[in-house]
Amino acid sequence: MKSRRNFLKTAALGAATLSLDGIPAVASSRSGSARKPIVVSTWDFGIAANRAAWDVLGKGGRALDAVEAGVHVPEADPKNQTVGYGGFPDRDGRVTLDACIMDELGNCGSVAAMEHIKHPISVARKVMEKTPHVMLVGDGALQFALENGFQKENLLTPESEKAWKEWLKKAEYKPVLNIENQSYEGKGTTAFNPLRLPGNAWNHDTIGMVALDAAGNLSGACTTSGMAFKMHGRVGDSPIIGAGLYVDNEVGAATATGVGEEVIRVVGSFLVVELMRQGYSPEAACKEAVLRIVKKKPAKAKEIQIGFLALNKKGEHGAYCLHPGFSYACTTGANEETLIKGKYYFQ
Ligand code: SD4
Repeated sequence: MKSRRNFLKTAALGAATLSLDGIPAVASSRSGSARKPIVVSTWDFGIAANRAAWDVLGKGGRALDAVEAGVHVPEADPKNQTVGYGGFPDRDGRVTLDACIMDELGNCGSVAAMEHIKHPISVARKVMEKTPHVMLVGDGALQFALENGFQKENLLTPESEKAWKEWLKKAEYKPVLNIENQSYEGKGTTAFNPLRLPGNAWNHDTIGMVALDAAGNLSGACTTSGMAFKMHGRVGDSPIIGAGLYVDNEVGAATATGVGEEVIRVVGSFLVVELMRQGYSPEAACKEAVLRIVKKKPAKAKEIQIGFLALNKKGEHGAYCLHPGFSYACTTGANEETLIKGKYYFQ
């Protein structure tokens, strides 16, 4: 939308907007100046999600409400085939969703492998607020959602069904391959990337969002349909507290995207937060977590994408990923939106 109030900048490596260490000036942690409220989220579609979060944060609202409202945007978008409604189904043709949420008090809630509910993040929040538990899965999660007034819906759109049927022709089970490559450079992502799914879509892209509100409190949310055409019952990192998302209000918050199995192996988001506790900047903490993955599985790391995104208590943020192609959206005001490329390990 041309007429929108927002000024959207794409920060590219080498561009004038960058500080010396490659972090966009707007994101620089060097100034030390407090930056709040602020919201950051994974991938390009984070821009639209952040706007919904900003509607809450900009009015002095709570980070928890902001991240829930923010991730509702991709969850409800049928064109987004990796989150919520319209997400790619598993290999049996069932759309199963994973989501978790965490607040400034260490409260958290999660649902995994849940079908038929458009906004799993809100069910996760209800698990957090209304049960003595952290995680509900499968039919139990659905039952809980229905008991709490959520509507049962068909989440499989004709487009995603078509892509699944196309996939079924070969039914190659290769959930590891997802590297985006140079999508920023305008090279035409379709031609460039041999790893796209039929129908020209990516086979992943979770939204992870973390925010710091005006009161100085952090919260985060993470929601996904997981890997396209996964085994029925497969759960990734996204709904797992500590793996796909972690928040510690004393230190910072982190979220992950990419091949969840490898993120789980290193308890990635928790690791990033703990590194920030030790004094690492958000970007350095994300980098260290990526290095840990490379060290554990060097051959596998070459074939997959993983990105971490972190925000600390001061409002400084940063990311790091395995391969080029990961971006995150940062919003610090109604007119301040930036899409930032994550630095990456494999040059
Ligand atoms: C998963 N981490 O289910 C998710 C997928 C993802 O970008 O993030 N894709 O493993």
